[in-house]
Amino acid sequence: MDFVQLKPEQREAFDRDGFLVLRDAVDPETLAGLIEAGDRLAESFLLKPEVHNRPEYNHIDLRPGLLREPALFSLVTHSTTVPLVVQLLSPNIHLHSTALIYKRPESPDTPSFRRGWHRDIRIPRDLGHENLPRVGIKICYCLTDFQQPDSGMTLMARGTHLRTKPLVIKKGEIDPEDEEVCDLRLNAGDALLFENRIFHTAAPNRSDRTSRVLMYGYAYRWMKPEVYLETPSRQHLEKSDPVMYQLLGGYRDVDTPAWALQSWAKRHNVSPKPIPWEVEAAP
Ligand SMILES: O=C(O)CCC(=O)C(=O)O
Repeated sequence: MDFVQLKPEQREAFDRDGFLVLRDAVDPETLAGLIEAGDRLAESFLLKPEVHNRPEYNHIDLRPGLLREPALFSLVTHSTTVPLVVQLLSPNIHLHSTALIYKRPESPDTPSFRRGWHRDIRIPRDLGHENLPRVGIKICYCLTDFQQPDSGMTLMARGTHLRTKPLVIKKGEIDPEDEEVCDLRLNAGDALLFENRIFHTAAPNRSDRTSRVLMYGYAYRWMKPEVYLETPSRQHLEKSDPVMYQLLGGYRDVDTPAWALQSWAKRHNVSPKPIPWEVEAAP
């Protein structure tokens, strides 16, 4: 995986907003390959007739099996995005989730499907909303433009990764009033990084085209990956370079150091500061 330096202003924006937009993260040729592979996986969804007034039939959120497509497999170590995730989390990460999310146009008269503000990985259910740690980052790759409002992009509530309480939503409303809801304008090829603590929600696609994204989640290696990623196939591991091997969960136990990304980070001078167990007190 090539190296891309996280700029100080990118770190600042991510720490402040809980998300970060990377323009042109995927070049046109790679993008065409991702769309082709995504459309192949979503073929039966794309071919079936539209079901009016049933938005649940007009969305697909496909999670297992994505990495069988070579273009989607290569994206696991994508050079313009994953190096930034390593620098924002640490080298001790692996792939935690994959999703292909397509939304066909919806009628403005139907209720919003899957609208539900949430934080990822359900951590607040155990730890509450206070002192939540950042443990994972999702990369959302745009395969289509999102240049109009309500065109299917996931909504972000800016800065809510630092919120210590649940969102407050007025009775009869669907969005919080006291937070800035961002319906970002993005182009095909752009990537949106967002962290596990930020409140976000699916949103309807009221444009006239099918919206398409891929979302790859990365998390610390002590976070159990989604069940469909748990056992990388031998075939996948055999064709992996050391970084891919680590990201696919090649080191089975968490006590094995994250050799591949640790040495990658060292080589590029972005190793995190060591955290000692003990420090010596003055006599
Ligand atoms: O379908 C969407 O746009 C939202 C996806 C989402 O909330 C998630 O991946 O956590």
